[in-house]
Formats: sequence, structure tokens, C-alpha cells
Amino acid sequence: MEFKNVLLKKENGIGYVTINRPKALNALNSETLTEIDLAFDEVANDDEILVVILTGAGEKSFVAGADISEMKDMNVIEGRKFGLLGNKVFRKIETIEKPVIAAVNGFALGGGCEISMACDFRIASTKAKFGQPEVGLGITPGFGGTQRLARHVGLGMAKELIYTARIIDAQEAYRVGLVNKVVEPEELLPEANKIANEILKNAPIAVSLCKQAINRGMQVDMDTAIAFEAEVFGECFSTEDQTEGMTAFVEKRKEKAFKNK
Ligand code: DAK
Repeated sequence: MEFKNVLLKKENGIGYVTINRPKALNALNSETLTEIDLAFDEVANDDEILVVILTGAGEKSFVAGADISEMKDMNVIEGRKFGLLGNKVFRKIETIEKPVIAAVNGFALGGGCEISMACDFRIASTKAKFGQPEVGLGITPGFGGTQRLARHVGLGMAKELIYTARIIDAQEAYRVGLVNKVVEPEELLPEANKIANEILKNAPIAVSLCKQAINRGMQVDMDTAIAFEAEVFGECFSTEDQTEGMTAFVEKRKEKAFKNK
């Protein structure tokens, strides 16, 4: 499908979703959120895509937040509808059964920081800047920021960043554990590709089940989490890739390419 504000392409097992509204620093209006939603539906249904990279178009911004011009005059009903739309889309990114890497190329503010946090992990360019500036606009983070930031950087740091609305650079984001790696801007997509290709060498169903186990496990008590891990572990033994992976090891040969079966 062709979109106005989102580019979607696939190459060698990787799906690239690029938020493409550079004149507004890729700010998320309702139209863009709806297109991201549809793009992730396509990604979810495309068996040739096994890993996803989410990034922003242009050199300056990943996503500079929810669209303030659109939000400014919203009434309570419209605000709730907008919040529900964003949360639905971000939750889709978080729970899609494929790894999603955020390649953060610039501003990741408000909804931009929040969409990056819905991804499995973040790689940042040295130009990236992160923050939840909402309280300075008279609102609370509305796309999961009060929940996901604390899960990523811990309670105290999340509270400090949200209460102060402070914008941090990529190195600071790395120091507090919000991003896994910081690279020069021209290295950002190559680095994201490199990690995606490392993931692609492994059995896709096992990778996908790991995502589900980690995500679900983080929200429940340890006994429930371990029970779910046992369930997905068992599920692996119904796959051809488990048979091939283990047989290759026992026969001391390199495993054949995994089949995603
Ligand atoms: N929304 C709309 N337009 C934006 C924008 C945004 N978030 N950020 C930038 N733009 C637009 C600018 O208006 C400008 O448009 P023109 O004037 O050229 O038409 C263009 O992008 C370039 O921006 P600047 O001229 O400002 O560029 P600078 O380099 O000078 O500054 C900046 C870059 C990122 C520091 C600055 O643009 C900025 O501060 N932007 C706003 C950042 C921000 O506060 N983001 C958080 C937004 S609040 C909720 C749902 C969601 C949310 C909350 C509640 N519920 C419904 C529950 C989420 C809220 C947010 O994300």
C-alpha cells in the first residue's frame, strides 16, 4: 500500500518503516498514526519480513512528538480518541511478533521518545535527542511515556526526566540505558542492519517466541513468567528449525538456513 507520510520497503528479510513528514519534523498527526498502524499490519502479515527497522526521514528528526498543531484545540472527546489511536498503534509495534529496532536519527521527543520505547530496543545517532517535554505543554505524556520510560531507565530517572521535561543527548540516553548503542549518523542504518542480520541468522520462530516471553514476563510475577517461558520453550519442539538446529549441532555441521517453520 502507498502512504502519504510513511515509507515501507522490504529487503532481504528486513522491513523498513520510515516516518516521512520531515517538514513537521515527522510529528505524529492522526493521519500519520493511522498510516503507521496500516504499515505495521502489512509488516505483520508479510512472511518475508522477519525483522523491522523503524526510523524517521530527514537528517534532523526521528519524531518530534505528537502533532501539537492538531492537538492544540482538541476537546476532551477528541483528546481521548487521539490518545487511544496512539496507544493502539504503539501497542501494535510492541506486541508484533517480530523484533522491531528503532534507529533514532534525531529528535525523539514526547510521542517520538514514546514510539521508540515501544520498539524492542533503540540504536541512536550522535544527533539524537530524547525527552518527554509534555509537562511544559501542560499535559502528561499520553502515548505510554509514564509507563514505558520507568521500565527502561528505572523509576527515579524516569521521574526526573518527566518532571523536569529535560531533553538529553544520545550519550546521556546511552548512559541511562535508554539506547543500546550510539553511532555516527552515517553509521546508523548500517548498524541497525548489522544487528538485524545477526538476528536473521537465528530461528525466526524462536526469536519471535523470545519476544513474547520477555514482554509478557515483564508484566507478571516470576512464577507466571516462568510458566509462560516453559510453554514457548515446548512450542519450539514442534518446529522444523529446532530439529535442524539441534541435529546440525549433534552431527557437528553448520545448520542449514532456518525455514521459519
Ligand atoms: N508538532 C507539530 N509540528 C511540529 C512539532 C510537533 N511536535 N515539532 C516540530 N514541528 C514543526 C514546527 O512547527 C515547524 O513547522 P513550520 O513552522 O516550519 O511550519 C517545523 O516542524 C520545524 O520545527 P522548528 O522550526 O521548531 O525546528 P527547530 O529546529 O527550531 O526546533 C524542536 C526543533 C524539535 C526543538 C522544536 O520543533 C520543538 O520543540 N518541537 C516540539 C517538541 C515537543 O514538545 N514534542 C512533544 C510534543 S507533545 C496524548 C497523546 C499524545 C501526547 C500526549 C497526550 N493524549 C491524547 C492522551 C503526546 C504529546 C507530545 O508528543
